[in-house]
Amino acid sequence: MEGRNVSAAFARGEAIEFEGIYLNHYFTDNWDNIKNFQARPDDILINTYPKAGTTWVSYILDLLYFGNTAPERQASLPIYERIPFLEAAYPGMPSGVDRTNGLTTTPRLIKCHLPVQLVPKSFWEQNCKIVYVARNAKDSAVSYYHFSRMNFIAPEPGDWNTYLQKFMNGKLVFGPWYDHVHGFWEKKQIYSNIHYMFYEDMIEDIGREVEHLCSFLGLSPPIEERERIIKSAHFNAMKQNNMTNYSTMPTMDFKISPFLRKGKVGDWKTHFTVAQNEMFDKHYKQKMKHIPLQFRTEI
Ligand code: PPS
Repeated sequence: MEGRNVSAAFARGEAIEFEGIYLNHYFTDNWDNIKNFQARPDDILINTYPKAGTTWVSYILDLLYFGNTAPERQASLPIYERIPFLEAAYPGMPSGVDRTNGLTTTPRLIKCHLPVQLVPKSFWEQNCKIVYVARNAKDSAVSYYHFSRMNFIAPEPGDWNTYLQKFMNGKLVFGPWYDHVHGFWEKKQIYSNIHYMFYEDMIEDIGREVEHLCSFLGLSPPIEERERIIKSAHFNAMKQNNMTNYSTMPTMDFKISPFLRKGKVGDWKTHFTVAQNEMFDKHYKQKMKHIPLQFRTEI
């Protein structure tokens, strides 16, 4: 998995203002088709701010729905083909919309990082189930930084200090973390088909979180199956599995940083200086003043 050559076909996009947030052109090139995407009532949307545990939850959902019935899917289909990334339009690959429209399985599991106001309206009209995962801001920023270093379609991250400033100012692709986590939390108050999860809770007790997820989805797999799923979706197992570790994704260079990097709560402590932490906390307090969400930065 290490030492792959990253194709020269991919160029780092710039973060550009689009529909009120920052995106890059890989997520706006196909905009009309994204906006007009036709969801079906049994579609399940997995939405997060980047690096919150999308892949982890996606894989759990995939195993819950297809783990027993489709062995070839588990053996030979990378996760990003099973669960298309709706807004992605990368050169030389089918767009996320085309991949989704080409899915023959039910339910269709769909990945998305768009903030709540940009989610295609058919998901709401069709009353689709939405699984949202949030992760504390500090670990999200660190994970996104390393991901931006190794993923050659992300804007050039610059140094860590510059990156952190951009995170705080909402200038990273997919906009402000603060608005993203808050937007879905607010929506949940009026749209009951959102299951709002926290990465830290998953790290703390994945069994409990899978149980809650199953209740939301109306699934009741036998306990042994749930245990099998949890084992397969363990960080080390997913890191070893070429179908879940993104090692086949040509935009990423694992020599710089692996996709499944640390998988921990609190890795921010090895990145933030004391001064950065003080500055961040002050800014965070201000931004989250009226937001009724509590995140854990250590467990
Ligand atoms: S993306 O690119 O936005 O879809 O990335 P996403 O999957 O949301 O987030 C990647 C981070 O999630 C960690 N991860 C896991 N942690 C614990 N257990 C499991 N099974 C797991 N799978 C993925 C992954 O390591 C990234 O976090 P960091 O902190 O960078 O390690």
